[in-house]
Amino acid sequence: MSAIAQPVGDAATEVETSSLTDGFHLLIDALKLNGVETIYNVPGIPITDLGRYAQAQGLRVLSFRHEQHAGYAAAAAGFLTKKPGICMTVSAPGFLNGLTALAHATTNCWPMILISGSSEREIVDLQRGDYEEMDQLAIARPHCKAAYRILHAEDIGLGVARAIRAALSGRPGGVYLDIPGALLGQVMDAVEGEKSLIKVVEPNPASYPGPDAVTRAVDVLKSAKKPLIIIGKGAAYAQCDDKIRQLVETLGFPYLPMSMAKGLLPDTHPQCASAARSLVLKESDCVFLIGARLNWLLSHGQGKGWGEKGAKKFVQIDIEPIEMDSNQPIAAPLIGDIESCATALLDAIGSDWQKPSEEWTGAVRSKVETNVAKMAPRLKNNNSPMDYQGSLGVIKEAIAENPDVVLVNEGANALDQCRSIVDIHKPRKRLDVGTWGIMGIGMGSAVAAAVETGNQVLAVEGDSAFGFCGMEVETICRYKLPVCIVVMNNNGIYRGDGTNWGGGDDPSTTVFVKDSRYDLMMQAFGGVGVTVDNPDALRQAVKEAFASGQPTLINAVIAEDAGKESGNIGNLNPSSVVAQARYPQAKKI
Ligand code: ADP
Ligand code: TPW
Ligand code: MG
Repeated sequence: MSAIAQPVGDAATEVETSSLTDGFHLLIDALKLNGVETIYNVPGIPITDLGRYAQAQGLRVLSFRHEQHAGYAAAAAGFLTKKPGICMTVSAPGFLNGLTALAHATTNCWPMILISGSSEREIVDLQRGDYEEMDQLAIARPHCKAAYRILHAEDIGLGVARAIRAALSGRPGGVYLDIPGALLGQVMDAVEGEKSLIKVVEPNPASYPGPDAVTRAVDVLKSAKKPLIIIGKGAAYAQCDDKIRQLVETLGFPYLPMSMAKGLLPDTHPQCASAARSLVLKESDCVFLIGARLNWLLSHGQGKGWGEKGAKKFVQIDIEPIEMDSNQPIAAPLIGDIESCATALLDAIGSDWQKPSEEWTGAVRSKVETNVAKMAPRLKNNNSPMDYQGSLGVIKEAIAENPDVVLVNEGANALDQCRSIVDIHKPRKRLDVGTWGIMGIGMGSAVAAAVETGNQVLAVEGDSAFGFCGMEVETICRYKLPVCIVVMNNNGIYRGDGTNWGGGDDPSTTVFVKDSRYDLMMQAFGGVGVTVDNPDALRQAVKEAFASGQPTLINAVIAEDAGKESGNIGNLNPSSVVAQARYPQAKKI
């Protein structure tokens, strides 16, 4: 700085600051007081210094290349830790980039707080065209569980406390906290400031089902001849793994884990019915939902796959009362947290519980064994280029040998095939696209998994899915995280062999540059990058990545025609007789 620009006498030296605090430090202190240890952020005005000061005050502050991935990391952290994941962004564009992740956290019922800097209220509200002007609070509100703005330094403690309680209590979700830049620079007496902070007492209190509800549920479960349990990611989030296992094993029902509930009980458990999914969904006469919603992922509990209409009774544990009857009538709702509900049920059923008949459980078991045996040889193929079975067979072995590895997974075929082929053996070891089926959660989730658990991470990524978040490989290298990414490279979205139906020179809308070298992206930032085109080579590369713990990207060459349109959910694509008649090619997909 030039001598002329330097003020005569630094203001800070003239004011005695030791008895003062400011908005920056009150915010950091409020977060620390409530157990926050990590912030996922992208710096810029007005929060650059906030990140620096937070780092100086002992918080771990991880900077991303794009807010969406910082947000996905915070969302995943919320799921993994049962504490709100914190994402911090700049105003307007940064805020909007982070908002997708906040909406994603809310949709998935995960606690997250998006803290965004914002511009001057007086100018924004008169729409005078401030730097990055936007009414962020109003825009955030419909996309999250609660949204708050703090205007005065003495209210920071209160604002943070409200945000934490809103994120965690009842059904967890995303909270928006609006921080006008001017707030951070406000100064107040340090003692008064400290007194203004609030440590939230029991942000997530137990909530117990009533005794009548428990008796009703036991009666319905007892009367079932062919019962089924469906365990959802709410149960994984609840972190009462032993209690859930005890409940499932005491009841003796076959169970289906939803995607992110895999591993709550090991997928190899004798009651696991994943490989007999169609049979149990169709034939069961009673379905007991534990932290799972009857949303699109379960066809709303209706349709051919669910057997005869009205033939099933539903029992449901959920913390959110209005979830009940949202798709099917719930004969026995249990409103409460899963641990309290499971405890109450176990107490009520006592020690003389009659498990379901061998006729039912044996039929399910034998279907599972037949299907698993049918699949086994396909998972051992050594085809080059690889198909999904051969490549994911290798991943299945790698996870079985290293059950503490956190598997992150996104894509279409790369997702659906991995979910069904790769067994998970421990709770909360699988992070994926969640309720919305979002492409691009991979790298943010991988960073959060590595940071929050300290474990090795394996991210199985469709090449398209990876493209949504690939720049974050630099973040992974910068923080030297033990993340191994396998890009399932089939040259495109669903398949790599699409053609332009108009016959022009442009490639099809669903294909990418052929034989792309995603491994070089990792090399660019000092990580390990390799290309493999057969399962033996993939096995070796994964082994080396786990042994070294180095950021690694394995570009796995998958046959262009190995995948299906939209993976397992092609039926959700709209179609019309007109379009089918006009494009005969459509039938071949
Ligand atoms: P999945 O996609 O795995 O089927 P969902 O996200 O649809 O799971 O459902 C999770 C459900 O779990 C939500 O309805 C949510 O309200 C509920 N939930 C979350 N945490 C708890 C908890 N601690 N106790 C009870 N229910 C919970
Ligand atoms: C934010 C739509 C669903 S699946 C997918 C897209 C673009 C990519 C599938 O190709 P990928 O996997 O990843 O190469 P594979 O193995 O089948 O080839 N934008 C967002 N989310 C979604 N879900 C989409 C678009 C989509
Ligand atoms: Mg692909």
